[in-house]
Amino acid sequence: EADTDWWRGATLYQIYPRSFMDANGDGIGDLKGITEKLDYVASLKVDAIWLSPFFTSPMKDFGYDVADYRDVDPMFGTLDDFRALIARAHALGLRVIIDQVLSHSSDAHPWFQESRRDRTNGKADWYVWADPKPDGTPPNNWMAAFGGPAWTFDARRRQYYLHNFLPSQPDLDFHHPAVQQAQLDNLRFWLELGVDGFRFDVVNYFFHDPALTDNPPMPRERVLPGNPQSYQFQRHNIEQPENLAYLERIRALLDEYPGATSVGEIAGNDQLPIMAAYTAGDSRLHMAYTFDLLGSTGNADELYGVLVRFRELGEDAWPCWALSNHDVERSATSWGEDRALLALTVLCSLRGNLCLYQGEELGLPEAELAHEDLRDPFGINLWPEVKGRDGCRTPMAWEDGPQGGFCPEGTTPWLPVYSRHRPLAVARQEADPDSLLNRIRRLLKLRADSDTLRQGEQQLLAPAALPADVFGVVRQSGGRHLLCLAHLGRQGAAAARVRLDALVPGADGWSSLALPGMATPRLEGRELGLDPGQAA
Ligand code: TEU
Ligand code: CA
Repeated sequence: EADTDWWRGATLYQIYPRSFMDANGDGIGDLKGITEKLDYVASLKVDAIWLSPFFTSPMKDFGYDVADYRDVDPMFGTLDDFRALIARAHALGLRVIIDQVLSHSSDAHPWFQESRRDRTNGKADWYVWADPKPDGTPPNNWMAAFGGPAWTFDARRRQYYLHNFLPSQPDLDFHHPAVQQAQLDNLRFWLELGVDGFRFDVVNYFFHDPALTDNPPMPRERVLPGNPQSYQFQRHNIEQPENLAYLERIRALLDEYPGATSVGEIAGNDQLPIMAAYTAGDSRLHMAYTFDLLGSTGNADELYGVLVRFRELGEDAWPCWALSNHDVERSATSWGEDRALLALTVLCSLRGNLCLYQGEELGLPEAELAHEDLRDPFGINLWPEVKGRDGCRTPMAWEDGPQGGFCPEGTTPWLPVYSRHRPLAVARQEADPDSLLNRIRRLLKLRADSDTLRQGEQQLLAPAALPADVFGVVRQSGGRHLLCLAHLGRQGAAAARVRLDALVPGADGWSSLALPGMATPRLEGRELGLDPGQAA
């Protein structure tokens, strides 16, 4: 019988297939490479892998532009390779979650090829087409996430089509019932193949306002330099109320496959408030992937601010927290390279799901790339204002050899192996029982073995109750309280003394758990001493 609640509080490990392991020596990671390395992934004590897209694609956005929703791109292998991957993962006790990019397809998808042919073909309404304004300009002011207008003129139809991302990523029109059904059928295809769930790309982008109302401008103080999505409120191009009913259809399908789960990437510029609705009442998504800690610098007030806003959403909101992914600067860099373990320790203390990005367990810093090495159109388009996403997408470092063991010597990987990653390679760290990798393994095991950490209630501690720079939560289940504290002050900050009784009123006994790789905290009676960088 399937354990349908396995996902709650579980740890996911995100794999970016292009950059994980190259088994056939063409410089690009592939499915066979992933399968070869699954023993390593299972050794991290994570519950599931999330695979970024590996479907047929012209790779304009490295697979987030799908040309065939039901096949593997030859670059990554075959459907049989994928079947072998699932079989191996399941044998190791790992679940497999795959990315689904339903909101837009590639312009090379046969649906779009047909749709753009004329205004009367069978798929004419499958994408969002609109006439130019009388002066020939786009139908409204909506902007694309990667810069420029969200509309591109098609000379044949003499109309504009909508794309929230690249012009080669046209948005499907989910107001059209046939589109809704076609995407549900695609999901069923993968469920039948044995996947354990989906990560839905931009799950709040499926519907747009059919009246094409202009987006309101963003107040200047809220504009993030280099983030075109922040120049205006994403109000009418995304996030329409119809989306909730569609999520319910997705959920009904998932529920036909016991244990199947879902995590929705909720993007845009005011995502937090909608998370409760997206994960409410076991009727829509299971988890809401949470942007709010991505790029976090690990400052106590900042963390508290995010969590307090999340708490206001109430019990229905079920987060999936991440510090890193394939779109943002790696957490070892944003938190500071000496704080990679501290960052994951704080992550492991939180209620919700956790998502690690490949290499985060090694403490890999963001790679610095020369302009000519960039491959991400976002980074290339907006350079130098934007750093782009290549710095977190460079190949995994497996060994200390020339290509980091990612691909054979003499092969040129699609992005360079970063020189500063090689000393942190898996093989190096395996050899040292006290390496960051081995300490993080113990940390993840602690989380995996603790019902209180995985599923317990959470009480967020107010800054007023704590010394400066200290962040903390109390987790509880079955009458047991687990107080999780971290001193997030930088080197040179004063040591903190935390008075425990005030934090858990009525507690009648304290014992401090040694955390993997951290100095055992000083517990003196009912006071705990914490140094900067220390967690307890
Ligand atoms: O990202 C959605 C998203 O929020 C991006 O617009 C993000 O702001 C951008 O990557 C800049 O950081 C998802 C995928 O994770 C991303 O890789 C895709 O490019 C995008 O959707 C389009 O499918
Ligand atoms: Ca390859």
